[in-house]
Amino acid sequence: MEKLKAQLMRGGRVLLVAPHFDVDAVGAMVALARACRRLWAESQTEGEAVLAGCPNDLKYLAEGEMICDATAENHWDIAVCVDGDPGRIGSFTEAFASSPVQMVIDHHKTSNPPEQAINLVDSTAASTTLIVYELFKAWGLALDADLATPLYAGLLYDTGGLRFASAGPRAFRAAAEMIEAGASHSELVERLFYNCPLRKAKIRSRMLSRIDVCGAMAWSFLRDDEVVGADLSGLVDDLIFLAGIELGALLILRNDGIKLSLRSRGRIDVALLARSLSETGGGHARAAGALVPTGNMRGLVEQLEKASKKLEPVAIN
Ligand SMILES: [Mn+2]
Repeated sequence: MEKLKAQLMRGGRVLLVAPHFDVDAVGAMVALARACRRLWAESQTEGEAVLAGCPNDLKYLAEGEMICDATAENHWDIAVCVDGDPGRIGSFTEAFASSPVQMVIDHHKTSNPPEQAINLVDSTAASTTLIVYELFKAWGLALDADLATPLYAGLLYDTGGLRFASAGPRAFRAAAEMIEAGASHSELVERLFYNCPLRKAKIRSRMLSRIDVCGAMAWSFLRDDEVVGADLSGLVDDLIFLAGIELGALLILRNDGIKLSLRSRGRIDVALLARSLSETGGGHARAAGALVPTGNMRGLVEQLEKASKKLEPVAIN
C-alpha cells in the first residue's frame, strides 16, 4: 500500500483505466484521481490524473475530472487499472502496457493481473471502491464529500444497495464513514436504483415475459437488436430473485455469440461456470458473465441447466 502511495506521490501523468464502465469502476477512478491531486498538493508535486473514458450517464460522478479517449497520446508515467484485468481494456491496452509504472486494484475472483504490476487484488472486498477507501485510510488521507461520494456510489452499486451477501460488517463500517464524510445515501440510492429509464423498463418486461424455469435455474433471452445501446445492468437480478431459484441466466443473442449474465444465490460458483463456458468468462462467485462463441441457445441452456444441478456452498464475494 505504501509502495502505491510512493509511486503516486511522484506525480507525472497518471492514466486511470478500467475494463468496463460501471459505477464501481468509475467511482474508483474518480476517487483515485482526486486523491492523487490531494497528495500532489500536499507534497507540492506536479501531476495530472486522467480517466480513460466515462459514459454520459455516469458523468455526474466525474464532475471536474479530465477524461481522454484512446486516440490521445500514449505517454503516461503511471497507469492504474481498476475493477478488472488490464488484459481487457481494449483500445487502452497499449497505453497501459507502455507505462513504466503499472498498478491493478481489483476485487474480481478471476482477476489475473500482470506480474510486473503493483497489484492490490482482494476478492473478499465488496467493491473496488472499498479497497480504494481502505488505501486512503492507510495513507492517512482524510475523506471529504468529493472522495466519499464516488467511493460510496461504487460500494452501493456492487452490493445492490448493501443488500447482497458481499455486504458484511467491513462494507457497513466503511459505508458509515463515507456517509459521515459527506456522501449522501438517499441521493445515491435514488440515482442508482430508483432511476430506471422507460426503455430499460420495457426491456425488463420483455425479459420477464420470456422467463423459463428449469429446476433451480431461471433464464431468459433478449435479441441484440432489441437492446441496441441500452443499459442492461442489473436486469439479470430479476431472474435470481425468484422463489426457489439458485441460478439466474440472461442470454443476449448477438452475431458474435451469446452474451451471458449469470447470478447465483451462493450455491453455484458462477465465476467458475462462466470461465468453463468461455475464455472471456469471469467475475465473482455470485455474479459473473461471459461471451460464449455459439449460436446454439438451446445447447447453452442445457449446459447451464446441468450446472444448476450441482449445488455446493461457495465462498461469499
Ligand atoms: Mn466491482
